[in-house]
Parts: sequence; structure tokens; C-alpha cells
Amino acid sequence: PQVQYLSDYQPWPWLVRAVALTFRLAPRATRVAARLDLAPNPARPGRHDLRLDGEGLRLIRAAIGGVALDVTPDATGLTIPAAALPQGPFTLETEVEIAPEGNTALEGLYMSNGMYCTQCEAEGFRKITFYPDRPDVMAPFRVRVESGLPVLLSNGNLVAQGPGWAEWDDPWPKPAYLFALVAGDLRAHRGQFTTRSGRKVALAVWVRPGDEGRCDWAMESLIRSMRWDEEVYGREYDLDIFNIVAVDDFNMGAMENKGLNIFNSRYVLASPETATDDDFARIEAIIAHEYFHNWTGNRITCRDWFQLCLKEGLTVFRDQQFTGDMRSHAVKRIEDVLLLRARQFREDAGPLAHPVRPGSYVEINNFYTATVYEKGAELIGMLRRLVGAEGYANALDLYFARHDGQAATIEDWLKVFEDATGRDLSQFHRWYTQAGTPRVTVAEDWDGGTYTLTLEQATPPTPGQPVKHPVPIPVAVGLLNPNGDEVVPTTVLELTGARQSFRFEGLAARPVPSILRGFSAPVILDHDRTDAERAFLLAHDTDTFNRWEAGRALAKQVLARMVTDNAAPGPDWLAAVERVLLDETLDPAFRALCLRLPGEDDMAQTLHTAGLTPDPDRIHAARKRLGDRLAQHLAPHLPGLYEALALPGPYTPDARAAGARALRLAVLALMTRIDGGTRAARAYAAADNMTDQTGALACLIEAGRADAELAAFARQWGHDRLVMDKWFSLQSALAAPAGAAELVAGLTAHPAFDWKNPNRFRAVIGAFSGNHAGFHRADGAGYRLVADWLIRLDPLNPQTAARMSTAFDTATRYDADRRGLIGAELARILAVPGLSRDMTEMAGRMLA
Ligand code: BAL
Ligand code: ZN
Repeated sequence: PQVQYLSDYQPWPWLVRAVALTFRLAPRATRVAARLDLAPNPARPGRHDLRLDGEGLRLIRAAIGGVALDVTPDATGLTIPAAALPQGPFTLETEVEIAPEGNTALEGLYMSNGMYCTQCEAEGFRKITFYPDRPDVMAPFRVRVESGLPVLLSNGNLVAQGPGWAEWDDPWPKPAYLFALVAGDLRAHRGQFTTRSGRKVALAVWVRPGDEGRCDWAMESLIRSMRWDEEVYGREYDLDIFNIVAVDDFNMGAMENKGLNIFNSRYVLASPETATDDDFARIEAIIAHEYFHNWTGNRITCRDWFQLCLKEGLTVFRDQQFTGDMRSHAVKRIEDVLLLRARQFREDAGPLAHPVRPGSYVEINNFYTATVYEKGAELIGMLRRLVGAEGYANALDLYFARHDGQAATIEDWLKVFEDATGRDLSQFHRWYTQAGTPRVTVAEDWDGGTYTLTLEQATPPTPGQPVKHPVPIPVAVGLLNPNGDEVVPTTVLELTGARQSFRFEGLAARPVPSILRGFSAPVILDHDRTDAERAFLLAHDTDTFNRWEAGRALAKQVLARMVTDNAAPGPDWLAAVERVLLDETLDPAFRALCLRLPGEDDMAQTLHTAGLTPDPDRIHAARKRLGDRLAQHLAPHLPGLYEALALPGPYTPDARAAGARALRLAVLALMTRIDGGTRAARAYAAADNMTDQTGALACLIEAGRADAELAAFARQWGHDRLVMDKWFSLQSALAAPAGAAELVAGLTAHPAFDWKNPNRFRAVIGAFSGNHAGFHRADGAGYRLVADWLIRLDPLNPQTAARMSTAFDTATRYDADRRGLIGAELARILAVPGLSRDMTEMAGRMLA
């Protein structure tokens, strides 16, 4: 397959002054007429052939200046030779026919439950019409939709409509990937927002009939996002209409199309009975994320797809700030770091490691990764820490002023920070181009008056990057005295070299350092510490993140010894967790996070990083013993806590109530380890909201006595696709490892396993690949099952299949037998005739 390189970038030879599209919708034969007003691009002088992208389009006609052209498309587009082109500006017209009903890849124009919808990022627009489908070509779009369906939507403002047609005009120049069209029998949940300069914006969440009652939370989240972006970033909305549409068949979470965001329905629809607290929180965050893209992504977009992190890293960072403001910064930070380590550190440690800004790709869809998104956001957080909140605000103001209406690069982004703050960021640029997670090793020295911290950094080799250079690492440090009082408040040490020492004078006693507070950089900290030191920090650190981190590191230390030596958990961890659990001054959400045991995949990664070969069965067994031992230790407190944490009154999705429920369910899970599920069965029967219902069900599945409840759940919710996804995924994720592959094979034979629906496929196959010991079963049955399903899905939906192939990216961690089995499955996938470009690239990288 053809490799695309960043270094090959050239501007497109024409500017697109205006686009007019007419859609005559029909499931098997939609006609798309396009009129492009083109003018030579002064940035690319000379005579050029006109090359337009286009895939799977039946060309009906093409004309320039009204004169028909005799041209034939090839497999990837249409070329009009330079000789056939006028000098100067001209108008190109094309008409094509496409078949949305047969579009199972869910890219371009497709159908979901009888409605038409689009997904154009990254390169779906070329499946709709011939066009320069690249983000640096920005143009105003006017769109006419003709269809017998009652609701016809596109980007921008509605300018005219009549029976069977509607016309939309988007005055803001945009790249084609932000184009959207929706047509269907939809219901609106309406709202309104007045911007701070007085623009009245009509808001609507469009859903299928019957779902209207589940839109309140999405609408409230949208309004909160719009207000927050004005207050915190000074960014106002810029059209009269903002529409959100919920779609059941969707490859991603959601899409920020200008004025017409399209969402996976699971990130829109919520009611207390059908959505969990986590669902409510995710909906709020994703609505915000897509809305924030209006400025960071849409008004200022990416010059090319190598710059994807320019919009994604920044927008993730913004949605993280928003969630912190709406809920709890400490809890949000912990959750973000859990996710970063689980997905991005894992990616960085394996064959799929790539820089935040990659230098090459085969299929850009394969680069919507944790590295581009989550590590990309960490880089913004580090920049903010380095230049301070005020410097950051000034830089962002300059970014919006300087690049509004442009397609920008990472170099533009860093230049803005340099100009606004006077800082030299040339070394920081390495964070964008160098893959891999730096390891920072800590050494301490105390000479009776001066305390010295010596930090060393090293980044391991990654594919294609054998040699690494030091990056600037902001290490936030505080010092505590032996009584637990803070004697040096948070100070940011800048580690720029391979090894540096930092001295602290005038201390009366050897301090206990709290290092990498707030997780100030996306690095792995190597610091030998005793259980007692970690327990001390869990009890006393003033930095909430590091308090949690100390408990987490302690739990991993204890668990690692249980895996490798069959050791019993020592008293430090048990006592420290007990203190946190009983400390009512602490946020219940934080206490729930401190009770959560390290996951099995996380332990496997941790052991591998320490130079050991993880054994999935031993990790699973040790983790079970650790949980059982904790439950026994805490047993006297559990029933009282469980009762005390019960919330009066009806369900509310706010963070406080969610935190109390999370802690109560963590207590219930511990009680289940003692009573085998008696209490959980009662909790299941009494549950009046989905958080409690699935929480109790999870306890029962883990206890191996959920048959009656699973059957009852399916009877109660069989009609509801989103809730049934939970039924599938809980079983897949929590099945006992020995029989998990067989159980999951049984789920795939269930009549409700609609494997062409990405949510359902992820609920069963994706959740199973997260069942660490089940997926990594020694006989390879787990690997075989997942590979079989990826092979089956690939020809229909390569994007989703390729993303899920990352299940296989950890082979190098494991023993030779498992490595061999994974390698054989990847080879089997690669050998499939006609394998997609997406999957060919992924399997090839993992086998390399
Ligand atoms: N741009 C793709 C979906 C998202 O990141 O918002
Ligand atoms: Zn995004």
C-alpha cells in the first residue's frame, strides 16, 4: 500500500471559492450534483492537472464552464489534464450516483435505521463527490437536499425550504471533512442559547421517535459547554443554529461537523433508568468536546492529517478542563491518567508506537489513537504548566487571532506560544516528533541540611526511532517533613537534559518527596520506595493526585509480589486503604478510586516494564486474592458504610451523587467477595437506576451467580439497544477466564448480536479483548475468536475492524508461546485475500 509522508506536503494548486451541492436522496441511487468555483492558488504557481479525489462514484457528467468533459475516473479519483483547463478562475460541475444503502463501512453517505447520515472525517467526502478531499482546502458550502423524508439537515443556517427540499448555507469556509448531511424521520428536543454578544442560537438534539425523553442531559451539557467556552476561552458560537443528531450505527464516538454534530447515540441518549453515571459523565464530556471543536478544529483546522493532534490534543485538553470545572479536577485527573496509562502508555510500549505528530501513514483512520488524542492533550497541559496560566491564555488568544480561518500546523501552534511568551520551544517540539514514553529515574541525597533530587531521563527505542533525545519534562515536586507537613510547596523542576540535580536548602530533617504532582508530565517514574513511604504519602500528601498515586503504586507493588512470589499482602497497604475508606472528609469519588484495584492489563504492563514476563493466569489469581484479602480486612466496616452511603430521594446524575454511588458499589463489590452475592442480589432487585442495576449485576457475574438476573435483565431491556450493549459487554468483560472464549462465542450466536452495528460488535468482541486472562488464555482460543471476527468484519467495516485489531498489540510482553499464537493470528489476518488497507497496515505493523 501507498505510504503518505509529511515531508511531501504541497498546497493544492487551486483555491475553492465556493461549493454548491444538490443531493437527490434515494437508498440505492442518490444523485449528487456538485459545482465548484475554482481559482489558481498563488501558493502553487504553474500549470497543473486537476486531480480530484473520488471513490466508488459513478460519474454521470462533468463540465467546465458549461462545456461537457470527456473524462473517466480511476479507482481513487478523477484527473482533468492541464490542457483542458482554462487559465484563471473557472467553474467545474460534476454529477455522480452513489448507493448509501449498501455503504456498510459507515464512511461517506450511509443509512442507519432508515435515516441518511454522513461521516466524512478523515477521507469520507471522496465517497460522496469528486473533490480535493484534504483539510487545507477550505470553502463555503451551499447544500440543497431533496428527499421525501421529513427532516433534512446540513451545515450552517437553513436558508430556504419547501415540501421535499431544504437549502442550507454555511458561510464559514471549511474543509470537506466537516461536511454533514442528515435526512430522516426525526424528532427534535429543542433549546436556545444567547451568546454573550446577543446572538440567539436555536439548539436541537435530533433523535428517532421514542427517544425524545432521553435528550435533556445532552441539551444541558451543550448549553454548559457553550457558556464555558465563552467564559474560559472567550469563544462564541458563530451560526444561528446548532444541531446534534443521534445515530445508532457510528464508527466513532461523535463528529464535530460545522453546526451539525453527528453523534453515536450512546453519547447522546440518557435517562436514569437506562444510562449509568459513567454514561452521563461521558455524554457531558463528548458533547463539550465536539462543541469546542467549533473553534479548535473548525475555525482553525489542520493543514494536513499529520497535524491531527493540533485539533484533537487541544480539544481533549479543553474538554478535560471543562469536566474538571464541572465536577472535580482531582478525580478527573486521576481518571485521565488511568486512561492514558491503559491506552497510550500501552501503545507507546508496543509495535504501534508513533509520535503525537506522525511522519507517515498508510491509512489515516489508523491514527485516531490514544497517542494523538490523549498524549496530544498531555503536551498542551505541559505547555500550560511551563508558561503558566496567563501565558497560556495569551498564547491561545494569539492563536485564535492569528490563525482564524486557516489550516495550521504544529509549528504554527508552537510559534504562537513562543511569540506570546518569549520562550524558546525548539526542544519542546521533540515531544511531537519522538514516540515512546520517557522514563524518569529518581535518586535522592540528604547531607543533613541539603536535600538533592537527581532526575535522569531516557526514552526507549520505538519502531523506526532507535535513538532518542532528551525532552523538556516539567516535574512538579513538593516536600513533606516526617510529620506529614508540607515544607516545600509545589515547585516545577524543568528536566531538560539527560541527567540533572536539584537542590533544596535549609531543611531541618530529611524530607519525603512527592514527585510528579498532578502527573505533570506523561512519563514513567522509576523511584524505589518502601511500602511504608508510599503509605505515608497516601495518608499525608497535599496533592490529591499524588495521594491516589501513592496508593496505586503501593497496591501494584503488593500485587507484583503476590504474582511473582505468592507473597501475602503486607499490612501497610491494608491499613492505608482502610484509613482512606473511613475518612469522611475525603470526596467519596476519590475514596472509590483508591479502593479500585489495579487492572490485570495494567499489571501485565507494569511487570513487563520492570523486565518480567507477565503470566495472565497468575495475575488474575493474585488480583482475586488481593481483593478477597482487602474485603476480609475491611469486613467490619462494610455493612455500615453500605447503609450510610445510600442516597435519599430520586436519582440525580451530578458528580456528588455519582461519587457516593461509586463508593457504595465498590463497598458492595467487597461485600460480595465475602457473602458470595447475597447482598448484591438484593441490591439488584432494589435498583431504580442503571448505575445501581449494572453495578449489582457486575458483582453477581463476578461471583458466578448471575443467571437469573441476566435473564431478567434481558427480559426487561431486550427492546433497548443501548442497554442491551451493557448486557453483552458485562458478560464478555467479566466472564471467568477458563470458559470466557466459549461464553463469548455463545454471545455471538445470540439473536441480538447484530455484529454489523459497531456498538454491539465492540460490546462483545471489544469487551472480550479487555478480559485479560480470558483473551490471553494459553491455548489461544481467545486470540482465535477475536481474529475470526476481525476477518469477518473487515470487508464490511474496515475502520472499526482495524481499530479493534489493537487487541493484539501487546504480544511482546508475553511468553514465547503466546507471542507465537498472536503472531500466527496476525499472519492469518494478513493472508486474507482482499484485506482492507486499514487492516493490512495494522496487522503489518504489529507483525513487523
Ligand atoms: N474528529 C473526530 C471525532 C472527534 O475527535 O471529535
Ligand atoms: Zn475531537
